[in-house]
Amino acid sequence: MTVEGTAQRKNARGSSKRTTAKKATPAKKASPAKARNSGRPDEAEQDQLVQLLTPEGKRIEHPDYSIDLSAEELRGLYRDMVLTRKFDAEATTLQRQGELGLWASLLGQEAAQIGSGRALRDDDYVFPTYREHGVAWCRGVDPTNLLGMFRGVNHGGWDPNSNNFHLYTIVIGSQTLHATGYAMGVQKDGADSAVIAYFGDGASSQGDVAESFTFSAVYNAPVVFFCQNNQWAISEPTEKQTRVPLYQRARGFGFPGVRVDGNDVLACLAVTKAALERARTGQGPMLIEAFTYRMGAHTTSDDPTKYRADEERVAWEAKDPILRLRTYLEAEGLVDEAYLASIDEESEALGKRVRDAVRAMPDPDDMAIFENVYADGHALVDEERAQFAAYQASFADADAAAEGN
Ligand SMILES: Cc1ncc(C[n+]2csc(CCOP(=O)(O)OP(=O)(O)O)c2C)c(N)n1
Ligand SMILES: [Mg+2]
Repeated sequence: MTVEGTAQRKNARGSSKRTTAKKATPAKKASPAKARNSGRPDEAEQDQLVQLLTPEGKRIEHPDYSIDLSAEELRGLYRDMVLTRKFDAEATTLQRQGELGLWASLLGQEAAQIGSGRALRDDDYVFPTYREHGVAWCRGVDPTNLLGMFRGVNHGGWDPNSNNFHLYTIVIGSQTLHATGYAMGVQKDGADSAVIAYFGDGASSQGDVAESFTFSAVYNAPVVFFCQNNQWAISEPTEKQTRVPLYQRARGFGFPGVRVDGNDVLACLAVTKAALERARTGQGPMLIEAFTYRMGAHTTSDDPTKYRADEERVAWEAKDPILRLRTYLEAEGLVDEAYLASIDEESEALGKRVRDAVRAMPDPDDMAIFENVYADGHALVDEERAQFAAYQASFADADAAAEGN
């Protein structure tokens, strides 16, 4: 298994050369939350947003969250985001060419995923939705393995325990319960690992999410809830999910919530690290709302031009997570033309590898769908298997008859 992400992570950790935030300017001190009736932040609430890198690529400080990364680590975050975006674009194209049945793009959410993904330790456990391709990358899951389910040739594509990265979950919000149960188990084992559950703004309306908040709070489970508020749940805007900013929900359950600029990879890394540390040290759950934007369609089956104005997307392009880190790296002299060219080259090679791997994926055996449904077999599954076998055989008869004529 080729694991570019893991190799990079190891390099980044091994490095000791550090850059300082010498050009940092102080951010405004957080002001008390203000009640409002929409999920979108107004100007006052923007002060609540944890940010370490402005959309203009300027490094700022925050009173509660800080980060000090080496030049190599900063370049690593850039590389992760560029390669993840490339992989995602390639998958979207493969769907358009009929090689995948469906694809859920992460376009625009690279910083939320790479920042939080790089905050994790190898022994932490991740419960993703279906859009966490960047987190999968950070965990060292081979990107080509993410495509099997979307091509319809398998039910998952990787062993969750190899990378502590659970299979993608389509049933909205259900993975927050799995994560909570898993975290309660970690706690009973006396381990100091943490668990992270990814979910969306739309999922926040699910009963499963409320139940997992209650259980994790009451049992003080070591779980971090990472909500990527990309402002849309297919065609439903966040206003239809909540009357308060999502991060404030945590308070009612008895644990802290924080809103982070989801397009700022440094802030996402710093806040997630802090939340994981709280969980590890027995301080219980925390909710992170990464305020970001879904730049593309919900999936390749969706057409967002039917329900949202293009100006909104255009406005968010100015907050592009990759561009702002690149601007910062260039201004600080941490990257040069040769480095950027090498990333482009690596990106092209990844694209080719993904295309080749998808086209080479063998079709599954027709009858494989009946396997692994029940450990000891089941009468109904046996009946359905026999029915399907007869149905398939009927084509063979027809083909034979056609050949005979
Ligand atoms: C329990 C359940 N209800 C409905 C759906 C259909 N569905 C698929 S994605 C989605 C929207 C999810 O939005 P959000 O949680 O914001 O995540 P995003 O897709 O924006 O990342 C819905 C309603 C589902 N998969 N599962
Ligand atoms: Mg959403």
